[in-house]
Amino acid sequence: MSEKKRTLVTCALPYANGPVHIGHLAGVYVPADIYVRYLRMRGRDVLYVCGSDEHGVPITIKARQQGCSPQDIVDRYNKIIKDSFTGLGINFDIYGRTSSKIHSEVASEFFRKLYDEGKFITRESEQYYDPEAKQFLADRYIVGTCPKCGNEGAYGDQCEKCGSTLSPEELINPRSKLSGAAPIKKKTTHWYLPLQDYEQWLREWILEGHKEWRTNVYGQVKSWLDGGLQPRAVTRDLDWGVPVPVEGAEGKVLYVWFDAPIGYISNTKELLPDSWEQWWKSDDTRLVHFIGKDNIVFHCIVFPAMLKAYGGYILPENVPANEFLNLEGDKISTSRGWAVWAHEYLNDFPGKEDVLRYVLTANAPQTADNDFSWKDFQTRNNSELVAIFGNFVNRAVVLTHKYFGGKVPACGSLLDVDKEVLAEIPALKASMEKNLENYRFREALKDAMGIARAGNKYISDTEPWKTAKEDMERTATILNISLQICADLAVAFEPFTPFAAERLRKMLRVDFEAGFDHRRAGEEGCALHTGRKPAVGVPVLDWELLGRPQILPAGHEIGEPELLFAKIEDDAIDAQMAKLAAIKEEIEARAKAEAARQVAPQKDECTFEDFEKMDIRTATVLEAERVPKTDKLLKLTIDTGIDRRVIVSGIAEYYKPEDMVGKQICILANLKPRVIRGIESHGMILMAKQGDGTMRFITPQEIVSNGAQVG
Ligand code: B3M
Ligand code: ZN
Repeated sequence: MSEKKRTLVTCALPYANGPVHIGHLAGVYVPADIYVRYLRMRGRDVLYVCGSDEHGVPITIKARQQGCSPQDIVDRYNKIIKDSFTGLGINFDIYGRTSSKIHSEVASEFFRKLYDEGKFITRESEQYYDPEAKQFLADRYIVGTCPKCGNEGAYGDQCEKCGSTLSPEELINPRSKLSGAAPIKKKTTHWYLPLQDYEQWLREWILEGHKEWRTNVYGQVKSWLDGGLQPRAVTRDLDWGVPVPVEGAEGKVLYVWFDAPIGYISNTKELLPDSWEQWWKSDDTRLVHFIGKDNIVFHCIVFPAMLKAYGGYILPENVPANEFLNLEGDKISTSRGWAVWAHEYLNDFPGKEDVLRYVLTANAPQTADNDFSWKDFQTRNNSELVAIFGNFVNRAVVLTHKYFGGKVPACGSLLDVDKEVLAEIPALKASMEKNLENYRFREALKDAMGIARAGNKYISDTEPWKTAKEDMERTATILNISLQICADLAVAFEPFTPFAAERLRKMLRVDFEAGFDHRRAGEEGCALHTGRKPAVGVPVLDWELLGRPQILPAGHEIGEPELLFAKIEDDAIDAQMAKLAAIKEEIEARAKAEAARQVAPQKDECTFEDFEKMDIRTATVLEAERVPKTDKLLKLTIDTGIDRRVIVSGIAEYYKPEDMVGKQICILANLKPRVIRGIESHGMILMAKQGDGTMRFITPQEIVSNGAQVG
């Protein structure tokens, strides 16, 4: 980590068209929060910026579906998301909105400068247009049949059934989602950023200059650059977004991926109108973008090219993008509803904010996709947080009250076992620092947990409850050391489980130095730059003290024991599993209904004479039995009005023999007889075959005489 004065940490701006889920948290927000808390503890000046991404087509689609305005949608989700972050202890210095006035001004000015300086090119292209709604259609607004899998509800950019990426041109029978009309092609002009002009510069900056970036990030950038960059449209024909601020651009807005990253800048400006430039334009600032892997190209190629084109801005020092988190083995999906939502978690597990932070960090999808399961969640809570961390602290605090009236006892002479545990902590601290500074949060958490493990083992091995029977001096030393380790934990866990760290500090009656807080910058300050005065006469902990000897002085009075973590019982986990099972059932039912709706394309034309050749009639089933040793075949004896005959039909998958007896059906009577499994079949039962392959026989609405001709 460079020794620059300031660090600007940004988190991907969540789209305000749905709540955030554990995938978002694990990928972006929890790691960023750990990083920020850590840097602040080290006394680094950090600005922590996020906000809602409130533009883009999905928001307009959702609004249309729900019969409200896009503004209503973003207002609703902006609040839900913001509250979820606060609930999880993720406290940004600012959580802005891209629908704000200041954002519109900053984004417009950004576009305008590039426009005035000739940094864009324009291109005319043909785009789909809805002649009835009189509107150009974003790819998402066009639906049609997927050329790959036949799904009739594929979008102009993607088929959600088979996952193919599509362009509207590829759709069969495209229709507008707005009016249902067949879209026509119409000419339109847009502005493009000629990314290819920045290719060489990007190569040098990233491929040569940032070999230390994560391999997933570096690799994606390399493959984009090796594939050759193309001009990228920065405007769209749409009525929701930042209007393109030039004449002749009526009905056009900035493309959401052009305006959204500028949101980082406008949010900074909103918070710090007078000093925002030192965060964006000073070489003394390090910029770090926390994002998910689907945002890499925008943050490593497009946005940097925009900043370079504008001039004067700093570029990211690192972009520690994570891979994806799965849920119980399946891909998390907002549209399918397969997720654990942050706001629901907070509701279902009050007081357990840290558990989620802990589990998502322990399982962080740092280098490969990873899985979240409720079973693992329970195990990590019960056998790590409760059984190791919580248990150790509890024993140390309870025994101090029992033997020493709640006062830190004095440390006597040290035995090897004492020296060993005390030596472990500085080593774990150093490893944690290295891991945190290199964005290896999972490993850093292991180090922190290593301190708790060491403490827990130490107190088990030294058994102060036994030494207390004959040697109070030895007991004092053991508990002194144990309490020092508790204080170490109160520091070490602050980035990971801040609520528990705070509870622990309260238990130990210590204050804490956690660095500068920009949201409280105006408040009456103290010598330490937190904007608050530490309590007088109590030890003040900070990162540098972690692992140092005797950070809690002998004689210091600690507070009452309090459970740091509580066990999570099976019923809480069962309830979550039941919730997921219900979601899965719904997804499957939807998929089934969707599949059943699929209709096979019309067959080639036939003539009336062709049709006339077929003798279709009504008949009644007299007897039905399974054809032995087959799963699919029934042997039906039927009354056709002309005769009594046998037809073998492949309907046993859908009907039992007893379901068929007495039913009136339709048959093709003059089909050439065939021998099926040794039985001569005279005709065919007419069946309706649905999109999912299931079949139902055709029966007249009312009983008619057998042998009535159908035509
Ligand atoms: N809203 C995409 C996403 O949430 C987008 C990030 C914008 S960051 C400038 O995946
Ligand atoms: Zn498809």
